[in-house]
Amino acid sequence: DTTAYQRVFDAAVAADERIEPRDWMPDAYRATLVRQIAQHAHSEIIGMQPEANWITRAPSLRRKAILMAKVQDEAGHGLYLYSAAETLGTSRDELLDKLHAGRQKYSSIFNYPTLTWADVGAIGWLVDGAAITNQVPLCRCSYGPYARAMVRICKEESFHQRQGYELLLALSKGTPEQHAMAQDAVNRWWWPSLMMFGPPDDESQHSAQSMAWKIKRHSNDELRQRFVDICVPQAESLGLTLPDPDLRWNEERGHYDFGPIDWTEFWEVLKGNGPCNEQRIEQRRRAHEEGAWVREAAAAYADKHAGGNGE
Ligand code: FAQ
Repeated sequence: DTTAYQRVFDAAVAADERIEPRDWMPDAYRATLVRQIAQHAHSEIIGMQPEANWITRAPSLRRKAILMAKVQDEAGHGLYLYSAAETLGTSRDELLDKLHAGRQKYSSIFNYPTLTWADVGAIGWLVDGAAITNQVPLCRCSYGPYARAMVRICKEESFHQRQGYELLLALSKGTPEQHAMAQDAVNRWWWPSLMMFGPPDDESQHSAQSMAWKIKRHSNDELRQRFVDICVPQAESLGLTLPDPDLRWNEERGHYDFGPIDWTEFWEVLKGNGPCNEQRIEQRRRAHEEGAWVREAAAAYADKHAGGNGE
């Protein structure tokens, strides 16, 4: 009897208990989680590309080691998330096929180019900063495996954010050319970072239901505001400015006001018309094809040992 199951599910969500893979759950809850977790996983692995572009050109051994560690962490985050999606009955292969066919999304932010070394700093500070703001509440998501994956991911994201901030600080305090390079990177990444939180609340089709299910704990606009409030004092400490003439403290609201976001640009990027959409998906498909022999070898090895004869 579905209604009895539904009641147990509703009560668990109301009591802030975790829903686990073997528990009954509404089909739409499962589908929403697969959609969000898959998108999140795809973002992690596509998100390796913009920064990987600078690994061979890092300015010192120290910076190179840090950047390599960060990009590898992102691959790891992808794996935790694909594993979380598998607990809902969807295989990693299936999700990757959908990504490659353009049937599932990844974050808009990774369709922008990394033009200078300072972009590595701006991504760490702003993109990872936005990711943390969005993901800390997901540690309390009602679905257990996603919430637990988020705990590990957020710890690593904090290191990523910190390295970006420290990199930008070094540039900002460096030569006038370095300072200008840091400012230019912040100018280009600021608005796309605000778009990471998704469309405004009145255009966010999934928010109400996802909040009722306690998958999302805050609305897109709430988290965006929280991020702006965090960034303004950090920009001041960095000696950099945020490219928004309307940014100012609003005493009454207790928040920073900020200027209008170009939502046309956001929807265009989602449609595939951002500066790097084609390049990102093309490189992803190629990497997948080039990795085919590894998957085949791993499967053959697993088959060989499946007999359990200790070979
Ligand atoms: N890009 O109704 P809503 C990272 C889509 S961080 C692309 O508001 P929802 C770390 C949305 O899917 C980035 N699409 O949707 C890192 C929906 O379309 P659909 C990844 C977007 O789900 C750093 C439609 O618009 N983080 O990777 C975007 O309730 C550095 C309507 O939107 C996550 O995925 C966007 N920005 O709220 C890695 C966090 N925004 O699915 C490497 C988990 C919205 O119906 C380097 N996800 N859309 O076709 C979430 O929290 C939510 O899914 C939101 C969107 C908040 C992103």
